[in-house]
Amino acid sequence: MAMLSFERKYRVRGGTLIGGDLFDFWVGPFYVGFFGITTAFFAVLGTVMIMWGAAMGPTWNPWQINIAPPDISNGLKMAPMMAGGLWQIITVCALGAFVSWALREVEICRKLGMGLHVPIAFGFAIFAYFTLQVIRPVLMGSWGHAFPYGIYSHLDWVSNTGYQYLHFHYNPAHMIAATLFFATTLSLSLHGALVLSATNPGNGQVVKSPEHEDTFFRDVIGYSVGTLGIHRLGLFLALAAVWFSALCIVISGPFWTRGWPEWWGWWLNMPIWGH
Ligand code: 07D
Ligand code: 07D
Repeated sequence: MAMLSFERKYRVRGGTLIGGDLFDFWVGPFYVGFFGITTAFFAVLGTVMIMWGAAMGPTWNPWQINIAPPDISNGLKMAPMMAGGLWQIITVCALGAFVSWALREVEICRKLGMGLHVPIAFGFAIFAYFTLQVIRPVLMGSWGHAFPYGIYSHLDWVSNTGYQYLHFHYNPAHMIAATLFFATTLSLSLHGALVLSATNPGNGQVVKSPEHEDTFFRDVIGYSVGTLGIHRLGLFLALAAVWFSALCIVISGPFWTRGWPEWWGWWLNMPIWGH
């Protein structure tokens, strides 16, 4: 079915989670929905707040704009607007926009009768953000432990937070997360290359089938995970990477306060070494 006639067929009312028919319409190619409206509301409000913060700050250089969370001494209270209050409002707006976007994806999946894999995957990214900005600061008793909004300032936060634990590479969950991120890019590059090698073979050559793809991998490593399996593997690797990222940061502070290299003392203290 051509795209245009397909769109006409599926673009019917229904499948919404909230509001019935109220915002159940499209603007050009975009589905709106109740959560499209709430996404736009939070995204615009959050952006205006960033602009306000920038206007009150020393620079309009986009790389250097910085909106910091409240001071650690402020604890978990609401902060004055120019001393972290803006950051708090922006955080609420960001969460509102991200969750609205995910729910809009759910509505589109429901309209199409598809699985919820995409919004669930995005949910993992939102969870990582929520862990950094809400769960860990709450466990540590202050919003001041969250990262600031700024392109360079958030990098400074990552570096500073890393060095607070002496050597963040020794964090075992960070090791697993980094390994999973590398494995994700490896599997995507192999998958992309394999599909292109079979389906885009160059002038005058015939397009090859999935049998060719499977046989290539059986010849190379003795096993092919298969056409559906590679997508399961890819999704699993990517979601596990984000899951272990959230884990590696939430344990840093709330559950481990010393340097990460010291954590490995359990290995030296094992009774098998005879001391
Ligand atoms: C390619 C999809 C498109 C998305 C893009 C991002 C904004 C921010 C904000 C002016 C892969 C759009 C950016 C809307 C504008 C203002 C105030 C996704 C793609 C192009 N980071 N980070 C970047 C965010 C964190 C880290 C770049 C966001 C954590 C490191 C961009 C978040 C930690 C490096 C950016 C977030 C961390 C970056 C490119 C939220 C651990 C880099 C991102 C909401 C996760 C790289 C100058 C990219 C860089 C970079 C955005 C959180 C670490 C500005 C929105 C606190 C080490 N981050 N980041 O391509 O060049 O993502 O920085 O959680 O080296 Mg970051
Ligand atoms: C949080 C992004 C969520 C995004 C959302 C969407 C918009 C809209 C609009 C484009 C999680 C936003 C959308 C705004 C955009 C348009 C139109 C993703 C998030 C909801 N590290 N490290 C990680 C590596 C070191 C440190 C994670 C490697 C040093 C700290 C990952 C190396 C020290 C933290 C990772 C390395 C250090 C991390 C990040 C190498 C510093 C974290 C991925 C090779 C001295 C962070 C949950 C992630 C974390 C994190 C990898 C080095 C510190 C595993 C490969 C040794 C403090 N590091 N790191 O989490 O776990 O994505 O965050 O050296 O907090 Mg690290």
